[in-house]
Amino acid sequence: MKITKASVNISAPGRNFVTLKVETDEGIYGLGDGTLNGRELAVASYLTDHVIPCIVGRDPFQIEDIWQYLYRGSYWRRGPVTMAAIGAVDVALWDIKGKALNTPVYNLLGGKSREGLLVYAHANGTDVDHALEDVAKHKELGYKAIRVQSGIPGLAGTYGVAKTPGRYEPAERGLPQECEWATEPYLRHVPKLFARVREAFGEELHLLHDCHHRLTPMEAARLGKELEPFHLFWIEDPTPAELQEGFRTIRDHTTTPIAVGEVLNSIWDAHDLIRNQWIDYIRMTAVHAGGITHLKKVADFASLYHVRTGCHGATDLSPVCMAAALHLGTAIHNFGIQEHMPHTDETDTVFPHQYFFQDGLMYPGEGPGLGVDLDEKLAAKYPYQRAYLPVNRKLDGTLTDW
Ligand code: EZ4
Ligand code: CO
Repeated sequence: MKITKASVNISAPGRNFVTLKVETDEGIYGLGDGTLNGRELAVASYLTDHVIPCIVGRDPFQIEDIWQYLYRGSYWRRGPVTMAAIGAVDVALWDIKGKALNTPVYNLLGGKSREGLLVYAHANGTDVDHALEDVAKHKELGYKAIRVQSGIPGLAGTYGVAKTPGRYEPAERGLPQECEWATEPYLRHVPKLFARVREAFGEELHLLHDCHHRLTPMEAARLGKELEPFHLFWIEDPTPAELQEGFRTIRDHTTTPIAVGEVLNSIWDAHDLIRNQWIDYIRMTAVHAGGITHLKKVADFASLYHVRTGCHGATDLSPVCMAAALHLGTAIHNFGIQEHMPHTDETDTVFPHQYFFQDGLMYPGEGPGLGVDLDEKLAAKYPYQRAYLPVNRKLDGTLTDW
């Protein structure tokens, strides 16, 4: 089999997505997600201008060799743009191989370690009462694990909280929004939020919370300690992870489990976090961490250190990436949990898919390959629109880490 053609689809059905389609001389094609929220066109150019010319003519079955060729061959290794582009190619090649061998991708990765994958939903509210209502709604939908974020008294807006009740979408069209942030009221508020959630819903429900990289290690240590009575499944991104050893401080002070990795791109970004057992869950995804090939290596390395996976699954990870996460999560032993932030109806219609949600779990489907398609005609009706994640400033105007 030979790769005959590859093309990049940039469209915005509900939000922006970059999708790579790799075609072969046997009529089989594969899809890969290359979406990098707020920097989509950089990945599209990396693929179109620099990668596609190098993969046409190659045998798509040689996934490991093509991965190494793109990673080593570029000379400039790692980074989100490079790794998203490599990830898009890699996922498309796994899709091709599954279709060619007429088997779901999880079968190529070792087969089923489980039937369904535990997923967590997002609940949010401008205050605690509204957040509780949203938790109740998601519990009703069958979720067994729920991330809870709420507005902070005294702050105009907070990460993870929709401005108008309903779904929270991280990026907004136009230029970046500027939001305000203050750590002290946040630290005072979050333990009160979780006390109310436990009081209302009992001990069974898994509860998660995203700090979104805003705290210093010692602030995160305090938060983790104060949340201990409420037995969280995890706190996410407690502190920025460029300095991996920053996590040692948090670890030394709290038994609240720690998840990190949605902005990490390679095993080297998490090497110290994992081998020192400073974290419990690694959140890298197929799109941003070099595809299924590299993510499987990260997961296997993590398995040596009691670290489980908790892949990022916000709306900016396309259905192609969700399918990749579900196939990998089905196969590996150390799957932990999968984030599930449902896509808009526009996204779901442009990307018809086999994976589905039932009773708190997700299933990848049994069709060949990844089980996701792209309706290119429909996608053409939703042209790309520039959109950014917000930036945040402390009350004195200083930019926050995220
Ligand atoms: O900020 O998906 O856990 N989820 C998150 C998301 C991320 C966006 C980044 O593109 O933190 O809201
Ligand atoms: Co997050």
